[in-house]
Amino acid sequence: PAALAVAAVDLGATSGRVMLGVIEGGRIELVPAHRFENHLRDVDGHLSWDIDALWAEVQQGLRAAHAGAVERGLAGLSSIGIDSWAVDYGVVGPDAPGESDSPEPGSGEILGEVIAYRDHRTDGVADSFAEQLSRERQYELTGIAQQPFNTLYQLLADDRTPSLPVGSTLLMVPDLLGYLLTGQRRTEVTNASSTGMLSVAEHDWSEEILTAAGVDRNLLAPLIEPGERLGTVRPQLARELGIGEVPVVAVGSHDTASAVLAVPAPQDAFPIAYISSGTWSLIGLELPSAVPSSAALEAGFTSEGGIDGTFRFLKNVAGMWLVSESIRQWEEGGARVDLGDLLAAAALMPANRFRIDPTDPAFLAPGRMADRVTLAARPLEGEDERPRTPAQLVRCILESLAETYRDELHTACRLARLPLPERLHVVGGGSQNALLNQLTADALGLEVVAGPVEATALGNVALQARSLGAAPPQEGSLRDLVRTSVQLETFSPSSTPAPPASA
Ligand code: LRH
Repeated sequence: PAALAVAAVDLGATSGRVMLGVIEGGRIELVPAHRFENHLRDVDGHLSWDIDALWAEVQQGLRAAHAGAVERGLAGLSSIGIDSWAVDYGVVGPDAPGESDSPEPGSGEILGEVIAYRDHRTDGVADSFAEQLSRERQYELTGIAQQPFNTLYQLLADDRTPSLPVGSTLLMVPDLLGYLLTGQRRTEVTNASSTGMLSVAEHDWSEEILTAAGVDRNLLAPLIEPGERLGTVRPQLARELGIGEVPVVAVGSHDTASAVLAVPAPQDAFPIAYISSGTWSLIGLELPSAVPSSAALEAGFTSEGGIDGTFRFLKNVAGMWLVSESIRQWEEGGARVDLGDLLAAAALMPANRFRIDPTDPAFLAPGRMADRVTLAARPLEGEDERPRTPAQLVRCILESLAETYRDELHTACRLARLPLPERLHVVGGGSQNALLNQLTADALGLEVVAGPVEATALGNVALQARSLGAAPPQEGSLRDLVRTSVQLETFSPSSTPAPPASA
């Protein structure tokens, strides 16, 4: 079969990219078309995303991806898929009347800011909502961990909702961009799962939660499954971008869903253990069903809906955010920091001096992270010691992450009543951190398989390939497609691990 070109739009909390994915001969080749930065900014006292800037970058990226396809002798893009971080949303107003007086799809305005999940507006909201609907009942319905930033709690804290015009729709960030491209208002289910408003049993918005929260169902969009076609690029926009009326396919639009689809595990591996390592470290297992037990609720585990009816039973651990936010502080103080140099220096630091708890919600908000981590660091020996240099601080962060991975993976297996798997896959940008991979292998006494770095974009492309009929229908075979397309690195444990903290 002839080669196909698709575009994967993948937005992360600190950077975004549009990748050209070329599917040919049972392999995917990923070609970066456009990369850009993403920042939180303060608007009227709320941390917000610059959605207009992101939209401009996405359009530029799609032009570049199309050009890249044409340069390779291909006709252009066969489809587009979009993913981003979960839980955040924007609201689009009603479509304005077009030429024939009927509403013109895609003409609705984005009303107000897209406020970011690290904003303080949700402080205390989950606790007060638990008085309306108990934590246990919410968990039973959704399987979703009650993190302060869940869309449900953001909506409850959103004072703009009562004044929205009739016909407004809440759309998650990838769906919002999908709307701008196609004019279609739909919410993709893997991301809908992250809202804390999706019923696992009904695979639809939970009436019980919406009623308890006073959320108007008309504000929510109908769901769309990953792999389904959302629509095609609006004719006028297609002309502006010079890319044709390309289909937009719903992928696992929650970035972690796409990343876990691209975990390069063999077909028969079960359970698959992974860390999707980026701004967050999402550590857990892929399972055929949710684990909504009270022990799982207690342990802070979530069962997020994945692709093909799978669940990601995982824990959110602050990941490279701790490092990137610390670097931001040092750079604001005038230092110039190279991540590679910093990690090399951290590798030379004495081991096991300090620890922090990377699951502490105190690290959620941005700002002065190096100071906050320094203050939180407990010396393993000596009373008043604190990390004194960036290298020491980073060593403390990485060792703490590795130990937390050990504890949380053991907990996941205990809660799911499964044995510890033979290996742990680390995918995403953080999988390039060789020091962290080795510390993780050592802490767990397990083989760590690192890569692919661009797991999210690969998962995004792989699902588009299947939707176009260019890949077989089973999930496992998409993993085969990914595995034949990437280089992996294995880290073997170099010492006997200490037992997990919970043992
Ligand atoms: C990672 C991620 C994660 C969510 C968080 C809000 O980018 O999507 O899965 O918990 O962002």
